[in-house]
Amino acid sequence: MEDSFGEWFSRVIREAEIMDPRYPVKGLCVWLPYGMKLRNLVISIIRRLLEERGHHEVLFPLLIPEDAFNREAEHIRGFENEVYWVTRGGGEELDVKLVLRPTSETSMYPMFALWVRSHADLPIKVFQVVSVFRHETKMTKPMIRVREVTTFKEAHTAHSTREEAEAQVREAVEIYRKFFDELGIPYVITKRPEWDTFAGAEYSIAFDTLLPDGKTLQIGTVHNLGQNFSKVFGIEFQKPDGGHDHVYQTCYGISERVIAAAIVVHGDELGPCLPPKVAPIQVVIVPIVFKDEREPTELSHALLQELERGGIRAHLDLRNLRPGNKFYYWERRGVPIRIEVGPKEARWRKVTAVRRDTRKRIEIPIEELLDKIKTLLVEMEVEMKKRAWDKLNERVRKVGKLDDFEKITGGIAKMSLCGGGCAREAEERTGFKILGEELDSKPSGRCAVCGRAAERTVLMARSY
Ligand code: A5A
Ligand code: ZN
Repeated sequence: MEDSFGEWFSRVIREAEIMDPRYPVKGLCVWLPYGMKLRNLVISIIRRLLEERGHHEVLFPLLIPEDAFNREAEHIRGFENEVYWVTRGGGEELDVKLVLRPTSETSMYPMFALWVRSHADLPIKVFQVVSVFRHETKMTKPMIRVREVTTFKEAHTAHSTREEAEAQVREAVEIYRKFFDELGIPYVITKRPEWDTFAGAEYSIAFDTLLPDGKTLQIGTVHNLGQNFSKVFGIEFQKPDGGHDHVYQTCYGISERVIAAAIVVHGDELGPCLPPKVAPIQVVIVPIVFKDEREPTELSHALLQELERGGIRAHLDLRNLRPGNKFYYWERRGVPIRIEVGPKEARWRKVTAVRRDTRKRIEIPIEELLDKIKTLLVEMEVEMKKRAWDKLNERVRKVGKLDDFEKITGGIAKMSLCGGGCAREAEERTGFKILGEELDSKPSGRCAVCGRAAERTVLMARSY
């Protein structure tokens, strides 16, 4: 898995029937029924977290007129090489060329300008879950770098003061923390360097996780847009004192990369072990039937009913296959718990549960089934999260002096730097790139390159 992560991932998402990447357009993939269920459960978590914090769901059009797209100079510069154009309708050339949204600032903000009149119309906190299109030139990879990002959750906010926008950035970081925590995905948070700031933003904060091959993957970003967009889109409001100002904006986004991360960080040689919260099937029941005994199957039906009544996503596998084949089949789909019901179990009024993550077998008396399964799912969630965090933390290495660095081949390097030009030298000598300044870190010690007093703590890595 460490050596050939790419192959592992492609194989696993097909074998688990999550995705079929064989669609005949590069960078576009098909979500299969099982993958779609997983995707919807992941979306439902972020939707809940956003709604709890006062965000409202909206749906804007996919097409953006050229003039709106071209209004913010930095934004165009960042995206012009990645956008798809719609230039014809039927046989006719369009008068106004249209862009397939690569993200929705330029689709939403002309409307914000119509909606905002006074400070009483603020804040606006909206989000949508849509497809966006980016003609990525780097190598595409299902879910991780696609040209149709099908699970783009973007939130956009507008505020009456800079401070409020600043606080919104913090809230967004907290929301994403909770979101990744619910999935047990470990992360580091950094403020991106200038060159990696979102096109049109004042600054960007990003979440990265670490993949088994030692490279980081950006799984979410939060941007402070300041007044860059509101000035060019004319999103203006009257203040309580009668004066006028342009709104202060933020936006933040995640994509199916999060689903990829959930598959990868908990996976093993066999495939995924899906986090219980989003596993489409949390418990699969496999009756083990010899000759024509009826008890195991009958008991299985009863257990299925009980689990379902208790709110567990359970499935009873009655296919005419050997139990061993069924076990293997569900393991590759990452189902957290398998319950085996054989004639002996039926007689003794107990069943055997097997955890996907540790393969541990646990005997459960039937009367306690629902309680025990619920506890087991929570235990798994906690332990999976801890194991994933341990793996990440093991691979974050503090580098005191750049000379010590040479030995590290993957993972995340953490080092202190001065305020001068040492960042470039650090990048050149290591082949790692600066992810950014660790959020809320206090500089301490000496610059790892030149030895002067440190002014910031940076994280470096090779990235996707
Ligand atoms: N409007 C803001 C929110 C925005 O577009 N930010 S972003 O460009 O950083 O994208 C948000 C997140 O989408 C990224 O952090 C990354 O996790 C994901 N993403 C971006 N391009 C992607 C691609 N081609 N395939 C999969 N995920 C992508
Ligand atoms: Zn220095």
